[in-house]
Amino acid sequence: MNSFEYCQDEMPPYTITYFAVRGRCGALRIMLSDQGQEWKEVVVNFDEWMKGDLKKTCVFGQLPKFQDGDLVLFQSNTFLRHLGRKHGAYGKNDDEAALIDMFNDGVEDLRVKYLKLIYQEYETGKETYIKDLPNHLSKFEAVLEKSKSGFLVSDSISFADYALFEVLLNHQVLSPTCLDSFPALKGFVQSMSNRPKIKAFLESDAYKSLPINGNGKQ
Ligand code: 6SG
Repeated sequence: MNSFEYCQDEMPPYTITYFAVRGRCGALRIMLSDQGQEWKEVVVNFDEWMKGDLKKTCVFGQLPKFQDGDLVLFQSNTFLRHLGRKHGAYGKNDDEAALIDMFNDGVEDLRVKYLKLIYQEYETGKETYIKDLPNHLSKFEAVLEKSKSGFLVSDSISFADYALFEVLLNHQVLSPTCLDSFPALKGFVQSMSNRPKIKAFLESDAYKSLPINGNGKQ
């Protein structure tokens, strides 16, 4: 067998099945930690994936897979929404939920651009990408500048905050100075990093031992 599992003492309701990367589960793991949840990791290595048996069972032929008891889900943003609903991180009403969706979709757009750079054009595209980055970051800066709570929507944390936080952490690795002209984003990253459960997770080996991406680029 090429896959292995980390087991916790008791069976947690949540299981993440994914490659040994932060990748599309970075925000999910941060959210689970902050919400005080435990989860099981099933790590799939590339050789096993290439055999195709697991792939065949995945609705879209891809990982990550997320299980909540008997519920089996695919699509990383679906996981965030599901946890948002279950753990009160999806706004107080439909209007707030719509705004949270909007910001999460905005984060997804940036994540897709980032992943294209990482997996398709890192050597040739990095400089241009970093030059263009303020055009994307400034949009989130404008939102957080106006926020009294420090969160994207209304007065409490939502799954979109975890998503934005994680994509910003990755960008600070890509370009350590990228937030220097965005004080609201810098403050947001700071205060999210200082939430006790997030802080503990970010300091854990479970987090630190995983590369951000699957091809060694970051
Ligand atoms: C890759 O794209 O990890 N799933 C990926 N790749 C394998 O056969 N919209 C959904 C979502 O949000 C996107 C899913 C996503 O959930 S994520 C997948 O399943 C396939 O399509 C990025 C990631 N890359 C690392 C990785 C492991 C195996 C293939 C890609 C090891 C590293 C690079 C090559 C081998 Fe690799």
